This record gives sequence, C-alpha cells and structure tokens, in this order.
Amino acid sequence: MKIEKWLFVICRSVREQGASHEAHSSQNEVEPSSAARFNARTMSSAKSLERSFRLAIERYGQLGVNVDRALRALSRMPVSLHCWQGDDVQGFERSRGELGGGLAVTGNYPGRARTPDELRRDLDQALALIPGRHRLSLHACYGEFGGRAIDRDAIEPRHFRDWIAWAKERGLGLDFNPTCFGHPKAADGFTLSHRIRGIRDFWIEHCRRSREIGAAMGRALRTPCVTNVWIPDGFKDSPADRHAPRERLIEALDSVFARRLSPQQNVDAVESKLFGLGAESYTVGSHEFYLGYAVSRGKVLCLDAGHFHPTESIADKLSSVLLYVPGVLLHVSRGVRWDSDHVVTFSDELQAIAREVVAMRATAPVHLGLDYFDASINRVAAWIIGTRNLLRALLLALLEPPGIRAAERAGDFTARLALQEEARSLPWGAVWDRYCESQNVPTGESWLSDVRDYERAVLSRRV
Ligand SMILES: [Mn+2]
Repeated sequence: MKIEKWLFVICRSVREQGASHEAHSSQNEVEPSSAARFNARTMSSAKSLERSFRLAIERYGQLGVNVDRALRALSRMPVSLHCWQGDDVQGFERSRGELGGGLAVTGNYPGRARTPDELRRDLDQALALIPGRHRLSLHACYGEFGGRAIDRDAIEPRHFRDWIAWAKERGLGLDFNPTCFGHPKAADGFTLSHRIRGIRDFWIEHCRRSREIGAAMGRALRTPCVTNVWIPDGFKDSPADRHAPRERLIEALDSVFARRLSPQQNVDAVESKLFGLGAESYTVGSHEFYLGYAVSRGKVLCLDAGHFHPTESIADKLSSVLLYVPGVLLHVSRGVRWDSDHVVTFSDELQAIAREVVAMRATAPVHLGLDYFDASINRVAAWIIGTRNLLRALLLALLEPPGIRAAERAGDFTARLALQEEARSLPWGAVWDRYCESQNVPTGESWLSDVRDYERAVLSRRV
C-alpha cells in the first residue's frame, strides 16, 4: 500500500476511533473524559506512529518482506477467546458442584461476571481493545437455562439462543465444548470411560447434544463451530488396568460421533492431557490415545500448550500431526511448573508456536483458541493481554525475513542463526501499532486506562 493511502487510513481510523470509543463509553457508563483523553492522545501520536511505520516498511522492504501482505494475513486469523476466563469457569447452571476435573482456579480479584449479560458485557469490553475480528469459545455450562435445572444430558440449542444472537450482531463465530466436569456424575473423576454403563451413557448423550448445539451455532453464524471434546478421566494412583478404560473411551467416542454433521456447520476436535490434580498417575485420554483416534477417525486434534511435559513444546508437533490429521485446534495457554493455565505472555514458546502456525497454515486448517483462567488479576485485562500477545506473535511470524529459509535451503546455518537473531530486533512494534490503529483499537499500553475506567464504572460495582 502506498504511503498516502496509509495516511488516509490513519486519519480515518483516528476519526472512527473517537466515534466508536464515545459510543462504547456511553454503553458502558465510562466517564466522557476518557474518550476526550483518548482522542487527544491518538491525534498527537498518529504522526509519530506514521513516521515509525514508514521506516519499518522501508527496513522490511530491504529484507524482502511485504508488510502490507502480512497485515492482511493477520486480519484473517481469528482467535477464539475462551468464555471461562471471565467467570473462573463457573458457568450458569442452577446448581454447580466443585469445579473438579483436575482443574483449579486461583485468585479472588473482584468483578467476576455472574450472569450471561455481565459476561457478554465484559467480552464486549475486551473485544473493543483487541485488533481484528475473532470468535468466542463457549462451554456447555454457559447455557441460559432460565433458572431451571436442566441437566447436561438435556441441553439444547435454544439454551444458547442469546449467545448466538449476540455473536451474530457482532459478526463473531462461536466454538463449543461439552462440559465433562463440575457435576455429580463426574465426581469420581471418570466420564466417557466410566466403568458404569449408565454414567458413560449420560456423558455420551451430553457430548452428542453438544455437537448438535455446535452445528446450530455454525448454521446460524455461517462459520463452522469447532466442538472440542475434553474429559478429565484418570486415576490418582497407579492403575491395575490401563487398557480397559481406553477401550471404553474409544467405544464412547464412536457413539458420540456416530451422527454425521455437515463440516460447514460443525467440526469435531479431541483434546488430550498429561495429568490433572487428582489424576497424577494415569490419564485415559493421553496424547497417544487421541493422536491415534484423530488419525483413524479423521478428527481435528486439539493441542493444549499446558497438556504436555513442561519441557515439551507443541510448536514442534504441528508439522508432524498435520501430516496425518485433517486439522489442529490449538489451545494456547501457559503452564508454570504444571498445567497452571497462566495468562499467555510473549514468550519464546509462544513465538515458536505462532511461527509454526504461520508456516503450516497453507497445509491444513489450524484453529486458534485460548485456554487459561487467572482470577488473581482483572479478568478483562487477562483476555486482552493473552489475545494481543498471540496476535503479536503471529505478526512477528508473518514478518519473518525470507532470507532465513533461503539460508537453510543453501545449507548456510551460520547465516540462518545470524538472521534469526537479527530478526528479533526488527521494527515490528511499529507494524503492530499500525495494525491496532487500522483496526480502531488503542496502541501500546493505552488500552489499560480503558480497562481501568471499565473496572471503576462496572466491575467494582459487582459486590
Ligand atoms: Mn485446553
């Protein structure tokens, strides 16, 4: 894109930013001074931002990188935000037991969303500060049941009507997950592989219905819903029989997936895990189990960054598994010592994952999702920090100088390493700022003051 055109886009974006921010402010009862402050800030920074961007285009141009193409590619990479960050995985069922399932949310920061409307409002606030158009991943326990006790084997698409309407209005896609934890029938740590047939059947019915709900979402929103099955099943201590639960799980999954659904509406994914709290010795749905299942049944494989040994990276797995499975769903997370679901930071690991996503995206679909829950900080900020980091890492990968690959192809590993390291300090931050501007969201850390305003006006009143 020519510089003059970029200037035009910057001016337009500054205008729209002011307008959209004001509209947003009244909707969320934020003081008007925030919008004025935002406008002044944006106007004064637009010029220096444009200068930096111009220099960045020049520098990347010298290395054969087309910045414009990278930005267009980034705008076509939706990230599925996980609804459960907003309320500590509580959901909206009438009665709710212990979270269980080997999961644990830590922290007691005030302002947790307690109703579907509060959660949607928080998501609107987060999405207003994240560049691009994205998706929302819902768990089954986030249905709207009108105060009635609807058990998991009785959920229907109508319980997600308001979520679908909300997503449609905003042009967002939805993804879905059966909730196989936090329920009396999961209290002993087993669901689809339970030794008692009646309990297995209960969870099979729940997962079947979840797929139908996913298809209803995909149909209504005209974008396939990725419905991801994860179960917590496992033993605290060494099992006497590792084989039988896995045989039962295969049979149960085959029942869940028996009905063929249109891939235009619903895409099935399966997610493995290494261990969970209380299931330290054995997990029925291990990586090997689900890799084999996904390959033999043609399912999308979900790779969660926190579900492997601490030194094992999912970045290296993409190029292998995509040789065999029709697609991958990534659960981008950050384990610290264990699967602790910390907010995603701009780590080497994240950059490695994003690099592989970009490298593999032409080969097979890679669906991007987040999966973490931190209740010790502002929950809206947690969404924004994690999502902006993933997008930033994807941008860095899209801006990778082609000389790195060329050096490898030529067998020049000295140049490969030299160029890889030099690429770290290229002016990609200016390109990121430009992207935020063009998508009408704040650049740099200025989004934080919007979150603070929202915290004062909305979150702090939830007592
Ligand atoms: Mn996950």
